[in-house]
Amino acid sequence: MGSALPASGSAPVVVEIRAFAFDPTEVTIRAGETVRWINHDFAPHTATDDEGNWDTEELEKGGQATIRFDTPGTYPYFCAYHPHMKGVVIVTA
Ligand SMILES: [Cu+2]
Repeated sequence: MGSALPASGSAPVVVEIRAFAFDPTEVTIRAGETVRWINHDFAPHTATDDEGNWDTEELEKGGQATIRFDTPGTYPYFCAYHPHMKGVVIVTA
């Protein structure tokens, strides 16, 4: 499950959103680390957990959001506006 609180520790792993895709599509972090999504498209995007447990909410061009993952697991996500946009966050112990 994710948390919207920024981490106090290591720097976030960055996922860039460009041309209606997440880059990289898959990231692996350790529990307690963070992922930051940055939107470079003119279109708004989100990173929304498949299970609905976390959501960046709408990111305008240049917008970013950082989510901390405290629980190990595999977290597939998509863009709420463009459901063909998919990615996954893998959280290891
Ligand atoms: Cu989108």
